Amino acid sequence: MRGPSLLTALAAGTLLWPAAPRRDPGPHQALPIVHANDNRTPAGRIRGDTLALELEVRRATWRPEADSGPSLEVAAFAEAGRDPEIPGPLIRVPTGTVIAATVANRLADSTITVHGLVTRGTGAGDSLVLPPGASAEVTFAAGAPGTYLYMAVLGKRVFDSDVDDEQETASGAFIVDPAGGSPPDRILMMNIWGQTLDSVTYRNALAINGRSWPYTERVEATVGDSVRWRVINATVRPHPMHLHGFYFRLEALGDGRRDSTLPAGQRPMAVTHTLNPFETMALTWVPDRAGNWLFHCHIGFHVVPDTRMDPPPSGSHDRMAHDPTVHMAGLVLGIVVHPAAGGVEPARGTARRLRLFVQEGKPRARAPRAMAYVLQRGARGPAPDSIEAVSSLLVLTRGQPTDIVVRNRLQEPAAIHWHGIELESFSDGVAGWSGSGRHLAPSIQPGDSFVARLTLPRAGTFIYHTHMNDIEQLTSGLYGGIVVLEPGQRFNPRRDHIFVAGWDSEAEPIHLLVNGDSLPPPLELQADVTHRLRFVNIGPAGQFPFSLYRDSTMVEWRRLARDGADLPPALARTGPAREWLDVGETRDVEFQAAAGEYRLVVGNPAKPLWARAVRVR
Ligand SMILES: [Cu+2]
Repeated sequence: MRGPSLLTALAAGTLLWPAAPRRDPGPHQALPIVHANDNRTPAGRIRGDTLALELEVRRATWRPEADSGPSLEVAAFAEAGRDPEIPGPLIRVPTGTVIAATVANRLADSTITVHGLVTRGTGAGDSLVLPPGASAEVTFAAGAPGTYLYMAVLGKRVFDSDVDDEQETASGAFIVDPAGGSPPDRILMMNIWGQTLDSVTYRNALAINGRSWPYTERVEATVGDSVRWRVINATVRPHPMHLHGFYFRLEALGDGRRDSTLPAGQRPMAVTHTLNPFETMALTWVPDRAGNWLFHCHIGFHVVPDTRMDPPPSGSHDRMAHDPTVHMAGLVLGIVVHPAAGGVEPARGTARRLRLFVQEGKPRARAPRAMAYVLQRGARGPAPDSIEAVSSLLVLTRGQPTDIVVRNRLQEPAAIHWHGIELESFSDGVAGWSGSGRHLAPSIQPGDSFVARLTLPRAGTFIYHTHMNDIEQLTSGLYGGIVVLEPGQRFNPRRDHIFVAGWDSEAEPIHLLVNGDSLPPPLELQADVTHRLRFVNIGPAGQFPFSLYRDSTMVEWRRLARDGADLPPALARTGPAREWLDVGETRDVEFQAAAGEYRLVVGNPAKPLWARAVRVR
């Protein structure tokens, strides 16, 4: 189900990194303006069991940011007689419906190929090639229930080709509801437009339901609601989509053409799930704590201010601004959870107190800057400029309230996100956003401190990382692992091993560090006991396989947990020792170690991004 090629994984590194701002040339006067489509209102007219639909692809002016903001000239779908929309008009029908559609190519200069107007569940593909000015009629049964998409590509490109210039703006959601209907849900579609303007300038727009942060919708919910989302990636890039503060349960996964509801008992909980190009997912989650939260792509390059259409100049303070509308951009959705009437906050009890220092030391290795989170271990904090090879591992206890006093010793603002941890909104680490109403978490200014209040309802493997000046602080070392143990357990480094993968530079090719090291000495493991291996991927981008070989043969291990949540028993199986991890994911596995020589590998074993000899004796 995951199995993207390593090429796809590496392509995640060559990401949308605009080199220089460029003035907007201004819209063509005569073009219609794109409406951002919130995917709430189905298109067309139903008569009996038939949906009549008239679609056009037209040139239009799209403003993915403010209504008065920068604009692009794009191809977009419209219903005949209406304004063009991004995402395109929502096709949503009950199973059994027949769709009678006309599609017209109103572009003056481009042939289009339309994909996705076809019966679902049969495996059939389709493509409708329309020269400029041409139109066609298609009539088909909607088919199997699920979450799908349709799209028009310029020229005759195939459905899933990779391209330098991205014009994935002409696509829309196609939802087939089961007989009897679906519970209330929302549909979120990602679209990207991008173009290489010259050798150094790449201009792009990344949108969820037609808008880039902070102009994306604020999704509202109330404590105790059941939230259901269908998420659709209509772009040619993978996006690891991450929910702050809560787990979601994956209900269905699709590739854009086919959709599979996961069997009961095999629906994992996750805080991050990657949608590869044109994939879809259906998920549910229950907001049980009020406040402001985020759902965003965890690829740094898709959420930093540099991804704005007119990016800030280098050296700009935007990346460290307190204002969340300034320090984030792109594929970010804000969520506002309102308290339930009569709801009371549970009492928290006496908290354990830890002190964590945000430190910067002398540059090391390739990284332009060297930073680390360093835990105070004795009566005094670390020397102001001392850093360690890797940020401190935090070992915490389930159910034990824990206050982490974060002191910022950088010369710039800091913010820490406790990734995967179910906590109060104010402590979640998004400066100017976490919290509620006017009580919003500050960025931690140089010399200041902030207390993150954790309650730790779950044992497992988690991450803490910067949520400020993301690319630079992350590649400088501001990320670490969190292990939450059951009460009474002690962390046993002879049986319990964490591997935290990050990058030490954004420069290509990717240079991977695991636990701060690119060329680690062999790992010695005791034979004939069970070892727990905890994997974390928290670089700025990239999905990689973590695997264990004996000679050239992949061994077996047992899967235990994903993103800190124990897997359902049906998924906690022994199988080939390989786990794909995207950015913002963790995996726990159990390895029954027989004596021998092994190799732990990240990436392709023939040309690994990182490898470590493992000696079991
Ligand atoms: Cu992304």
